[in-house]
Amino acid sequence: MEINFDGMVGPTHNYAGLSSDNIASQLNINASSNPKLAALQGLQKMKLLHDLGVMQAILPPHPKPDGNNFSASSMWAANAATVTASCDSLDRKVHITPANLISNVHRSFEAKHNYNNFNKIFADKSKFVVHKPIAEYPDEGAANHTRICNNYNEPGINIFTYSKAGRQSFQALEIIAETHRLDPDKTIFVEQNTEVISKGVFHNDVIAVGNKNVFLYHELAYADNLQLNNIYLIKISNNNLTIQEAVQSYLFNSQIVTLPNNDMALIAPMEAKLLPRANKVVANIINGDNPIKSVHYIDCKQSMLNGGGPACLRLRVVLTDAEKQALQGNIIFSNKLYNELVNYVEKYYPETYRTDNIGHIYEDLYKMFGIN
Ligand code: SUG
Repeated sequence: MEINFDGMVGPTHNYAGLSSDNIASQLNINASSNPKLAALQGLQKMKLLHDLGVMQAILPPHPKPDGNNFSASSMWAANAATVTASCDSLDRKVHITPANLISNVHRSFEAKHNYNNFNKIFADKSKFVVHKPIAEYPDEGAANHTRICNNYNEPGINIFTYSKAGRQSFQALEIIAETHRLDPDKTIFVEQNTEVISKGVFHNDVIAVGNKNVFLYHELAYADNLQLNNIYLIKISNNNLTIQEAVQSYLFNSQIVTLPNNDMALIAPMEAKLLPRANKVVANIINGDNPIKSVHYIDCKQSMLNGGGPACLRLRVVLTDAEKQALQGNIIFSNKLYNELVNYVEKYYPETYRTDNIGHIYEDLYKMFGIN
């Protein structure tokens, strides 16, 4: 099965403009955030997936580090780690490498919390291997990883996307593929098109998404032509949706999920509904020759204003029944947990939070002290 682990939004969610390559983050510098609404929007997305019959889990927010960095960026669980399925690994274990996120100071603090949390949740060493975050090369986790397969329990193809001018290094992916003991014949490294990075495609999941035997992507996503056989390749041309429209609508940051009846559904951001040309692309996908049969538009605007759509908010973990049984902690989504968390958020989370861009002071000081 595939389980989506979503990151719960923390109480200091804000718009400090900390990601220079992320257009939404830059456009919304100093806007007022609403951490309560952000957390509720995240929980509602999880509830929707749970109600659709899709397996859902939840990760706690991280404590903010000492100092003046107030980011709640651990909500974007797609950047928490790269996780590979046990049937893809030579040792038949689930491998997890927390992302180091060293491309941005405000995100680099997440690695140690993810490492600790994953060690607790995936504690059973007979089934799980939690690697240390990679030390030296930039790594942004599953936002640049897609697994293609026929069934979740059959060996799949792991596609890793690296960028020469962006946040994800090729070297980190090579280390991950090797330490996760993936079959080299079933591992593909593709280069991101450098041109689109400067237009706001700071992660591959802003321009491509796959599930099982379906791969949806923009024709300008990669440096070279994508070679994938025997699957539904849905290539969206620049004529139908420009890169700018893709970034504005975050259409490719939709989740593609498999429903209990084996049809697939698109979990798309509301922004893709509001942009007529994106909406049209979605309609064509739903009516096309592929397993995606429905769309659910969700409101995750609080996250979107920081460049985080539906797919950014989740980390996909493919597990067998026995592996799922071995998970530790109260992290599997249920209506009971949902109600408890909603009540907690309603009671304790603030409705506004403003940093007046003090985030840059933190970065400035790090530079001044020579500790980057
Ligand atoms: O790393 N935004 C995040 C958004 C991450 C989206 N994740 C994926 N695409 N998987 C980032 O740029 C903005 C924080 C701020 O501006 O305060 C931020 O970190």
